[in-house]
Amino acid sequence: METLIDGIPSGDFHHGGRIKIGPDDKLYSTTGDARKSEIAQDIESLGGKILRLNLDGTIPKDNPFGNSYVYSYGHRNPQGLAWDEAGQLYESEHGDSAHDELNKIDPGKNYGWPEIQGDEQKPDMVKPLIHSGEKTWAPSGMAYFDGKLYFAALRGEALKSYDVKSGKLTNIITGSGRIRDVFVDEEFIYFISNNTDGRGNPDEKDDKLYRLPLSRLNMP
Ligand SMILES: [Ca+2]
Repeated sequence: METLIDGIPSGDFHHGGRIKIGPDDKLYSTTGDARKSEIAQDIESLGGKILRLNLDGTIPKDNPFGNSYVYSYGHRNPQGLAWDEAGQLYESEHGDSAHDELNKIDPGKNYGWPEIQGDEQKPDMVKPLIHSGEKTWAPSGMAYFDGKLYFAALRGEALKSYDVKSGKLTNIITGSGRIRDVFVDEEFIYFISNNTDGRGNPDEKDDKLYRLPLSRLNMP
């Protein structure tokens, strides 16, 4: 076993923790603010960030900040990552007292935490594509297929879709409890419940991995 990167701040909560290999063959990792919100704005800190690494753990030469793993910053507790067919990255993130976010992620950009949330604006900070307002989604894993972002919601107890072009948000699955992660291919959507994580109400057969034909989703 080999350590690719260490020194990521940690704490009781807000760890981020998603890792995915992007279409550019780089390793992306989400890191939370570890409940020290000020580190999200500090590009010297690895907390409150999306990080981008070569697969051998070295820093890619084309990362936005010189000799730094930091790809984007100002994140509170970033969760899901997904890329569209053009290689554009999207991210889901837990906000503070609701205001959960979906963001379109571009290299070197500042996503605002803890300076702005919801519809607030400040110069050189990027607002989310959409946020949950006073409701909580607690978004987790995310996948992209054919113009839509599919994301799992824990507290929201749903699988949701977000149409990138129209901005329409739809609950496509409810009634399965806390949803942790989602995967989509051309025919099927897969998602996994997480009712046994200590915050849900599991039944005897939890947790479950579900698979549904995309054609059955009956989406608008
Ligand atoms: Ca934000």
